[in-house]
Amino acid sequence: MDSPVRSCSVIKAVEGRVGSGCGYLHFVKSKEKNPDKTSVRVFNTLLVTHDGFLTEGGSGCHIAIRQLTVTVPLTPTTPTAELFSKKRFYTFIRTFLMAAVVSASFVKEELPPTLTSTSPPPASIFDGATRLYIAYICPFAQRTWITRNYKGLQDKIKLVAIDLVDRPAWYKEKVYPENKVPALVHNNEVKGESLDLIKYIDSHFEGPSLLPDDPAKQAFAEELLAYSDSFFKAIFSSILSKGEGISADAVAALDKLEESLSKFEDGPFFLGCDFSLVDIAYAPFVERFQIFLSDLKKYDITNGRPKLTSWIEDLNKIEAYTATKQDPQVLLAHTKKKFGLA
Ligand SMILES: N[C@@H](CCC(=O)N[C@@H](CS)C(=O)NCC(=O)O)C(=O)O
Repeated sequence: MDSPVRSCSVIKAVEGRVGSGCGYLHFVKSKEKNPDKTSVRVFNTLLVTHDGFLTEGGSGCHIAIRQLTVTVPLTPTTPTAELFSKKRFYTFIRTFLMAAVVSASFVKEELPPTLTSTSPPPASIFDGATRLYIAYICPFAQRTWITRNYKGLQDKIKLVAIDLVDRPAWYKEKVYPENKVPALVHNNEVKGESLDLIKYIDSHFEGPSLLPDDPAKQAFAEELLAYSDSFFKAIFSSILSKGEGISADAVAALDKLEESLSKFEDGPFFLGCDFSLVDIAYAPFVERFQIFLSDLKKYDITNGRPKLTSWIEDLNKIEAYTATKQDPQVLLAHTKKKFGLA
């Protein structure tokens, strides 16, 4: 016998990979007070399968793409709380979500213009608003941008884009003395360093968690996050070197990714089924290295690396990530110019 569901007020849903296997929809009770909506039951996770069937909990892939807010109006024709069985509740919500997910997938965030040396700073830098300072071209900043998108924080964390070549002086003077991106202003404090920031955004804001509960996966996540700098250096030194082909160190670094992607067999990501901060930490760099090594070194990073190949494919199904990608030719031209590469 289904347990009764009282009622549902405003829910937030994080779109899953509807139509391609599995995905989670996260429901968060709204803070909104409404006398008609008492005893709201919160469904933290519902698994949606390829045919749109919803079940509570489950251990499917957790591939949230965008967060949207859906209001479920309780009209006189809506079954009252007491009459709502779990099954009826699911059917009701499913109908809503399918419509919402479909319409949400057409809504693209309008990105702010890039600020240059002649642009004034935000009216008040420390006005309580949360701002993420990035450069669209920067891979470190891209990590924080993906995290913000994946958690559905587009309304909570405002993007401020900076031109690194023609940087506004006020950025160093008033925002972030390190004069680097990314930087996050939250609760009137400034924080930097992309790996620290993605953890901070994950743990201080709502939205799907990007680190696993499983201790073995947690330990592996820490190991891979710590390794990301060495990975970057190994490949980048090959990019800067002369001639075709890449160094043994660079090959080993790419092989380490391939091997790491084989560790948990339950999904395409570094920690298995769940997209996580580890995928986010590597994605901007793999994206660039694939372009640069192919053009400059005639080296295909996916050749002989099936796991890496399918990881890249799966990554490109996640809108939180694809929305942050820049034109490959722009990235290539920028790097060639910056490092004087032919
Ligand atoms: N370790 C920093 C690195 C950030 C970084 O180097 N960002 C570059 C842009 S991709 C930057 O702001 N560079 C400042 C400069 O070029 O002066 C992090 O992970 O956030």
